[in-house]
Amino acid sequence: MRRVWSSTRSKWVSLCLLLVARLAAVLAEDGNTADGLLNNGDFETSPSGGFSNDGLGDGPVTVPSWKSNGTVELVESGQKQGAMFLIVPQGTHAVRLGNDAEISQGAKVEKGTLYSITFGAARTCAQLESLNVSVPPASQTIDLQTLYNVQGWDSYAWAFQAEEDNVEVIFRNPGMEDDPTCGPIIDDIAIKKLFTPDRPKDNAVLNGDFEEGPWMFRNASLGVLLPTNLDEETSSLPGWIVESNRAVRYIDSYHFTVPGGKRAVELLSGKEGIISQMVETTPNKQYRLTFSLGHAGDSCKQPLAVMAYAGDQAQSIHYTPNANASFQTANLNFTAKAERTRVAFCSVYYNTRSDDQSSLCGPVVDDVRVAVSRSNRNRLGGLRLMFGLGYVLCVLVLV
Ligand SMILES: *[C@@H]1O[C@H](CO)[C@@H](O)[C@H](O)[C@H]1NC(C)=O
Ligand SMILES: *[C@@H]1O[C@H](CO)[C@@H](O)[C@H](O)[C@H]1NC(C)=O
Ligand SMILES: *[C@@H]1O[C@H](CO)[C@@H](O)[C@H](O)[C@H]1NC(C)=O
Ligand SMILES: *[C@@H]1O[C@H](CO)[C@@H](O)[C@H](O)[C@H]1NC(C)=O
Ligand SMILES: *[C@@H]1O[C@H](CO)[C@@H](O)[C@H](O)[C@H]1NC(C)=O
Ligand SMILES: [Ca+2]
Ligand SMILES: [Ca+2]
Repeated sequence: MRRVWSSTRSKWVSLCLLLVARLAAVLAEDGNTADGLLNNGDFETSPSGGFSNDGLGDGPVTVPSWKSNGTVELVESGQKQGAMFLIVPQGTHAVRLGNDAEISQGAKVEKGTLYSITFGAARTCAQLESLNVSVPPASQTIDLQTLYNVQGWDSYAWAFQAEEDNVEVIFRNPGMEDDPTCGPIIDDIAIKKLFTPDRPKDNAVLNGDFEEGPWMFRNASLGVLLPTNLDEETSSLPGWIVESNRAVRYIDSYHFTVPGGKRAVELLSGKEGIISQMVETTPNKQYRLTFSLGHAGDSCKQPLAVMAYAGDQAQSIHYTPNANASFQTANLNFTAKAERTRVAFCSVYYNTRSDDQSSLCGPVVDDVRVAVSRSNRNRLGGLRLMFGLGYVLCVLVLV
């Protein structure tokens, strides 16, 4: 009797413990900043005093959910600066950072984990606009000089490795213009926890299908620019680096034509936009690089071509699809010279869209594979067969 009671009680106790543990886990999960827009990351939440319509010259304002320092202004679409209409990337409000001005917001993250920040930025009147994005101690100054598309704004991604559980995401305008209000406009700031996909057994390329990458808003149609990033440990596109001065564009299947899955990379601005990866190889072995080469469905003016590099081999491949296909499969054979081999892609031409004549576009690359070449395997197979035959002959002779 007593035993039964105590076993029932212990069951209840363990059930309770389980529930508490579960609740704690859920709370811990909930405590972390979720993937997607940061708090008021679109700047559409009205300040306590309301949005001021005149905008200019009011000095610093309080932006809900953000801390600010320096000349930070909420701007509204339709607002003018001199003769120029200000560009608001999304919705009706965004924030403009004057000389040395910054906004920041805390985020709860997992220490040691890789995160990517996506944000929209537009230029105003300054000559040399750039933005310092940081999560101390990591930071990068992103050049806003090049306009990649005719809308006047672009989305960018930047990644960092969390060194603490509580971090500050900071956007700062390092500019020193005569007119202190001439600074970048930013909007639509989101965060995403990145994971590094497993390397497939038969492919030396990591994230060769480009399915893992920075946050993309479901309804944002411009893709996300991946600016220069030489550190493969902190890349918004796990496995890959952008080793050129200019950016490449990460595109989705909702707004672009993508060869496989939901994501791919569109190469822009010729040799000024290069993605690469160091893959593990065995010296003196023959390999085959294969990839999908396509168009993004964005009215890019032909011809489209990529330069593909693998080890000491380089080949330019023109996009010449069959009939209705939106992509073709291309390949390049190479012999590995070392234990790590560089695989890289860039566009051969400087392409622009035929509809607006100025937005940058280019060939699309997806499903990149590096595998031991089949002829290699056949030769090995052949050798094995020869050894086998030799063995049989020997046995026969001995008998
Ligand atoms: C604001 O920026 C100035 C100049 O960079 C700095 O000296 C000051 O400490 C900052 N204030 C706050 C509250 O961060
Ligand atoms: C960017 O800002 C961070 C912190 O706010 C700072 O440590 C870093 O030096 C800045 N980088 C540049 C290039 O100004
Ligand atoms: C995307 O959709 C959300 C919700 O429908 C909306 O609030 C936001 O303004 C849209 N963003 C863009 C860039 O269209
Ligand atoms: C091309 O696409 C159209 C419509 O999707 C289809 O009717 C046609 O058979 C296709 N042609 C070829 C050669 O695949
Ligand atoms: C690579 O080698 C394979 C098989 O040996 C061959 O079919 C293919 O055409 C070669 N590719 C190129 C680009 O030469
Ligand atoms: Ca907005
Ligand atoms: Ca893909």
